[in-house]
Amino acid sequence: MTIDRRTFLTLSGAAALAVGASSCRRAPESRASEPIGPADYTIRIAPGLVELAPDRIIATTLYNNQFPGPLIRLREGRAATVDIYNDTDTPEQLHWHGQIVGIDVDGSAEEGTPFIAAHGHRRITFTPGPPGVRFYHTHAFAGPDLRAGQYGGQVGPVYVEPKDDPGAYDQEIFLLLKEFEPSFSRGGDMPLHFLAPADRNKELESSGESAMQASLAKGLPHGFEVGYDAFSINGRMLGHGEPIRVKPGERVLLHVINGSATEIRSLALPGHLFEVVALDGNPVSTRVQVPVLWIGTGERVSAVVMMTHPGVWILGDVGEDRDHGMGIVVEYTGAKGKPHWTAPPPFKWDYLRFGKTSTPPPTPDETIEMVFRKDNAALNGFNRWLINDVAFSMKSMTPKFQLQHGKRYRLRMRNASDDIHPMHLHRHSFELTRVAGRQTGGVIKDVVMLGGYQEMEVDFTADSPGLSLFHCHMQLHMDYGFMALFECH
Ligand SMILES: [Cu+2]
Repeated sequence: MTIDRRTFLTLSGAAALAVGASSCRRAPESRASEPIGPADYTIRIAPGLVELAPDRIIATTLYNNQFPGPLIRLREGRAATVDIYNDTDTPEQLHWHGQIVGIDVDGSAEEGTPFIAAHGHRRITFTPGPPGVRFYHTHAFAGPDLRAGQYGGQVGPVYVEPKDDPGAYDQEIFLLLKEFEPSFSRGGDMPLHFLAPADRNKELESSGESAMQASLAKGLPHGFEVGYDAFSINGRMLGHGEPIRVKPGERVLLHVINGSATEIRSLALPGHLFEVVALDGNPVSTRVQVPVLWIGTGERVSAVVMMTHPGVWILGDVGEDRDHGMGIVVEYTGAKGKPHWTAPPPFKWDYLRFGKTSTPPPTPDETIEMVFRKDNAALNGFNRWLINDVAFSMKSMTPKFQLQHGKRYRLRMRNASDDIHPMHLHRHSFELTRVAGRQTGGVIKDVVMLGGYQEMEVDFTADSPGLSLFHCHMQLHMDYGFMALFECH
């Protein structure tokens, strides 16, 4: 038996003291246990309603009957206990996205995390980290069921407070971007041309295009995509939530989380710039001011906005989704009238801006090659996704890549499809080292958008023993094969 400090303080008597004394040398990273004393946080998974607007009320699955789920503030390195109750009829997984925790709490059945049984409960304890913006969301399979998995309302923000917080801002605001009312379509409306560098690999392009042509020539339609009818920031459609209230001269720190199941999002605020200070919660090497943020599924951007342009403005999506709710009003003290929108200047999102190119990244111990392919409409009209020609299945648990603890690996990802894929690695952070042929360093992330027919290299140290899931963060892609496991010995 092991015991943490909180439990130790809760218990009394010689027996408890004896247990504490015998096991205090070794603090486990994380584990599940039976409830003793109060938890730091309680999360209850249950059906509920989200009022996006007075005439748009969505019935879905929520955390603590609210959307987004409650902001969970944790302190780096200080053990936290969370009670998770599942008041639904289906087993659930709650994933601590972006944190480095043990497989017994990470929230991925593929890694071996136990399910939170239907109408069941789990208490988990883990040591939070790394510091910065993280989030939590369901990791349940949805497949063709658009009421399940991340298509519902199971998402909430996490902030892991660093041991030393600079705190150079007047307001700190979390913005969770999320779509509702999903439906299947045969054509995607995903923005595809906002990434820089835009260099495509000709070999990947010709192999992807010829595979697609061959599929269409056989009479297959384009595989299903998912579209949405309602868009929201912090659970409200544009114009229906409380505005962000600011004063001239304030520094406002925005933590933007893309909580979508499948969408890539953009944000702009007319007359203002975003000074990007962190990506996926990790401070960037080079702070840069940009007019537009682009945020892949599962990504986070922390940016400071200097409020120097009084008025009433729309902070919103640069595309038509803004007209369907993807925005929030920013209102300066004393300013009146309707919120204004003006389109930002043409702008490309380039991860390289936030990195450093001066020193080449250290040579890794090993390079792992990966090619991503789409098998168009191969599974009941759904695209099947392949990593090195294998679609992941829970039965075979392949593809699987073996890692040795402490070694540094380079992942060379080659995308032989025309979609952008937000690639996510559990239980690790990785460093971007090459984007579309350009060398970089110092950008630490846990999700990265890989452009259509593009190549990217990311480096990471295998420092989380056991299985770690690697997958495209789009629910529609991960459910149809776009996953793999790393096994660290
Ligand atoms: Cu994908």
